[in-house]
Amino acid sequence: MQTISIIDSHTGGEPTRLILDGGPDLGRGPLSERMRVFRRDFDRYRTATVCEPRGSDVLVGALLCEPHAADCVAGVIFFNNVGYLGMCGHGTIGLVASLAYLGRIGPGTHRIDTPVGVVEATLADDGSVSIDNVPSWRSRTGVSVDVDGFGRVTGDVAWGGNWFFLVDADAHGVALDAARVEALTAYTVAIGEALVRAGVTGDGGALIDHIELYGRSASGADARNFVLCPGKAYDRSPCGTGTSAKLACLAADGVLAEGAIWRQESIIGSVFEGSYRHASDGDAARILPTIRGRAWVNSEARLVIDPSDPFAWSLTA
Ligand code: PYC
Repeated sequence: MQTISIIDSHTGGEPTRLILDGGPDLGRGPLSERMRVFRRDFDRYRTATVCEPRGSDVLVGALLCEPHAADCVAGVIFFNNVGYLGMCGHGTIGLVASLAYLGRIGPGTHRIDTPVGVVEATLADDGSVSIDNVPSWRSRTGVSVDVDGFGRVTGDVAWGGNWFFLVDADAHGVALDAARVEALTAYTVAIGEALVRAGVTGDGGALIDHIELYGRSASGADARNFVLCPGKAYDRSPCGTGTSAKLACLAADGVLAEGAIWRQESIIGSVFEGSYRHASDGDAARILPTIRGRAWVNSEARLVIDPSDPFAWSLTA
């Protein structure tokens, strides 16, 4: 019987299921190339790990890999119920907490290889993890689209390791209330569809697959958000890449100084701290975000792939 060893954690309420052993052999190439091989030849490992009947739409999966970059402690490929993620902030915090739980790393700074570049993670003595994310930037501002059933919606397009469309919920009269997640999901799904219809993309025609609503926080954070992920689950955490995209917008608007702390609250009330430095490559639009949060390991298990089980690899694989 084939088995896959996993360890589960959550970061601010958002789960990460890390494959430790029994995953596919994707070769030794760059992580971006290995992600292509994963998608093309081994997608059933994604569905078996995060989709029903073993998983659920909210799970984010992570495959622990040998790094390609020699100075990295680990490589990782993130995925979810519908596909693959270039980077994942909450997932990287979960990865670091899981490796620490297993005794594979200790407090200090560790470099991690991802399909969109190397990120640096610092595990502090108190268990919190700070991620120096990939360079982030705002690509377009004040983009308006007609959203079916909701009228005209205006937002910014930004990269934070994934592509985001960021919408000021207060300006659009949308309450960011945890009791309204179904309505917020319907609204953000409709915005995503409108972006596709209108041909609004990230740089180079990339699909904008994350929609972020932001607004006032009632509990003293600098802002609250609701982030819709590809696959239609919302992020229970404040979303590391979404917070990076938000920092890029704040920096572009000149309303957050380099090094100042931005406290970003999720729709369920969990908080990440973010800050940024300007990139040293001379490109003033690009920032280097740091995201700090905490994850907790909450289970260790072995997935069993029984060849007689018609749904061993998921309901659809
Ligand atoms: O934390 O970057 C993140 C993330 C992306 C999708 C879910 N979480």
